[in-house]
Amino acid sequence: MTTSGKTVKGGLIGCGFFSQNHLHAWRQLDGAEIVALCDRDERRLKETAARFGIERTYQDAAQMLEAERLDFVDIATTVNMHRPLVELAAAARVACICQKPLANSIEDGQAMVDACARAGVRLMVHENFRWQTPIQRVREVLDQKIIGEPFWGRVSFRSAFDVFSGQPYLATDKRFILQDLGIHIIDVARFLFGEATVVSANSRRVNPKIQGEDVATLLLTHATGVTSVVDCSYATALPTELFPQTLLEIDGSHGSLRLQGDYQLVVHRRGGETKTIRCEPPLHAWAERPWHNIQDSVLNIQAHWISCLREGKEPQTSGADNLRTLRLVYAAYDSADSAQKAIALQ
Ligand code: NAD
Ligand code: 89Y
Repeated sequence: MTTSGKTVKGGLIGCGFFSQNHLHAWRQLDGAEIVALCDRDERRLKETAARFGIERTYQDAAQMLEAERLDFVDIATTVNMHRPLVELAAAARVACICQKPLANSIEDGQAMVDACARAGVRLMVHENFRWQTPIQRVREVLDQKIIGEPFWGRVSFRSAFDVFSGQPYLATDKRFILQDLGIHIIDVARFLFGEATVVSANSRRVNPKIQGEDVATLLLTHATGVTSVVDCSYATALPTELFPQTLLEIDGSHGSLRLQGDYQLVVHRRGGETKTIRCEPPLHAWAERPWHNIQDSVLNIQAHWISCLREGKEPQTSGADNLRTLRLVYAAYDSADSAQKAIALQ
């Protein structure tokens, strides 16, 4: 379905911590409008509706889908509700954006992708890290072949930022960093280096106050011939806290690049010049440091969704695409549980 030039109308489900960024971004973007809100929690629903001036509110998603004529729903609940809500939207033949992680298992994720395909509606996973300004800039440098063909890369996220106060479920879920944060970092590795065919991983918990793993290191082989290291930690106290920056090291046949702290991208060409490019993300009026990098990427992915709906295009991080990222996350858990056994992906 294409929506050509008209403003697309959306309903947002789940008015919690992160959805506030979605709503600010929707308000900033031309071409889309959130016309209805849904949350089971009446207080959150009312507060969010008042904050964004959205009058039509529902505590039940099925009622919202029945009462409203929507072009899409934006699902911003935590993972347990993703499958039932995507299936509900598909049954109503409404396109969906679903927050990450798409699902609690590959079976659930596949069922969601199949339900949307059967209904003929688009499904995009809100996988926003690849849409961060510095990551997009690095993609451009690679496309310009300034460093030649990449053969090795490192995608690294190391921090001790307190994410638990805003998202308390991260401390109590049995699995933590790989499915919450590593999923983004793995997607960035796919975005920069292509599909991964083999993964091995280890992980551990350092923080005794949480249930899941807070450190993970992965070794990936990509079909393009690149070898990459993906490493994430929420147990790493550094002299300068860089949350939520992803750092990159990429070596290519003609040079190298390094995305360093504070959004400094250093690009070196063998025997030639070394350039430092500043790629600080914009600080939107509603955004706040240090989250502005993530907040800007929310705006970028939502703009991508509008253009996909308008032009009838498949979003980059469609449900089907994101199943590949999810498979890598689960393969990394399996590898970490079996002494770093290398696991081949089909
Ligand atoms: P949250 O618990 O603060 O908010 C979820 C909201 O959904 C709650 O208000 C809850 O009442 C509501 N809800 C749950 N089930 C519902 C249902 N069936 N119908 C209506 N409302 C329902 O969670 P959060 O921290 O905002 O996280 C939401 C999602 O966003 C998670 O999947 C998380 O991983 C993701 N997230 C993504 C990013 C990113 O950068 N992409 C960052 C943070 C969080
Ligand atoms: O939930 C996570 C995400 O998606 O980005 C950062 C985060 O908020 C905490 O790890």
